[in-house]
Amino acid sequence: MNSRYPPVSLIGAPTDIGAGHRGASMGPEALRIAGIGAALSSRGVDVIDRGDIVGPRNPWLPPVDGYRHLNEVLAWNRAVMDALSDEFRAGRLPILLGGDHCLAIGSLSAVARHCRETGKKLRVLWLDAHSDFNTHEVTPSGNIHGMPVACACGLGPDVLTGLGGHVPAMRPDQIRQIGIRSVDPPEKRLIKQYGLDVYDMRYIDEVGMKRTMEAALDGVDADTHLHVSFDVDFLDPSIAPGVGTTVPGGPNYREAQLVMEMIADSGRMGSLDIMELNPALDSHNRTAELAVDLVESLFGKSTLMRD
Ligand code: Z70
Ligand code: MN
Ligand code: MN
Ligand code: MN
Repeated sequence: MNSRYPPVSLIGAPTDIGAGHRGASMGPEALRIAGIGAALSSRGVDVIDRGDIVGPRNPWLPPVDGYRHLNEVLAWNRAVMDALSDEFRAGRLPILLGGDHCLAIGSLSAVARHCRETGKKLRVLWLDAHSDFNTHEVTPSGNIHGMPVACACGLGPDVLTGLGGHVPAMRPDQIRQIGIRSVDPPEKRLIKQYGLDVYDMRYIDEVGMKRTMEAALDGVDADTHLHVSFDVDFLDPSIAPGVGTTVPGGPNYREAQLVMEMIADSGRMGSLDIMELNPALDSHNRTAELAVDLVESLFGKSTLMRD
């Protein structure tokens, strides 16, 4: 076994309840078919697949008061939070196989609670084309996958912001967003108001991915729990077409590998979300296979002779 990593638990959350396109519900199975379990095992990581969380079906209804499917989103997120909390208490590293990104409300709630219980410092790396910092007042869609970061910072309906029993679950200064290139105008104002640390594509173009990641990981130490929330639409659509919302101009293969390798080098990743993979929009499971390739790098597989 690879003693550099804690034992890992894979948890599927097969739903597209917070998304604007159907199909992210097939994400967990596509990641399994792409061999996520075997890839980790072959790196010497102790891995168990816990199977799938169960939740309500997607009724595909229009928004009510700025939220689509709020009750169903709540049910799924409660289940996600409970499943991740069980893994933290067992000393394991949960990998949430999404599912759309609204489920990060549950994973961030569990991670924040775990850090409060253990006294660890929390750092969240949000790898995404989007900031996901909308509220029901300003959302252009009502889709709750555009709101999880706001919810974690206490902006949102009480049922979601209070999920982990502490409002807000975390402070904006615990979050670093990387790869951002699609933000709605009122969302941008909220991001500035809350002081979110955003390394957008303009920043990455100007300073390069290495220095971006050094900045995003600055201050991460032995007492830090690093949570990585990886929205697959972070990647450039030319290499990752299988997502609901493709946004051009994302990180290329080499930049994405470097992100994962630098996270691995930190040695502090304690939990991971792999979200928004949409097999209905993919070709030959290629985006799932890329995600698995990147996860191997997150667990220390280097393209150079550094193992
Ligand atoms: C837009 C909204 C979004 C994907 C997040 C898009 C949100 N800002 N889309 N993730 N794929 O509707 O809130
Ligand atoms: Mn997202
Ligand atoms: Mn996104
Ligand atoms: Mn931990």
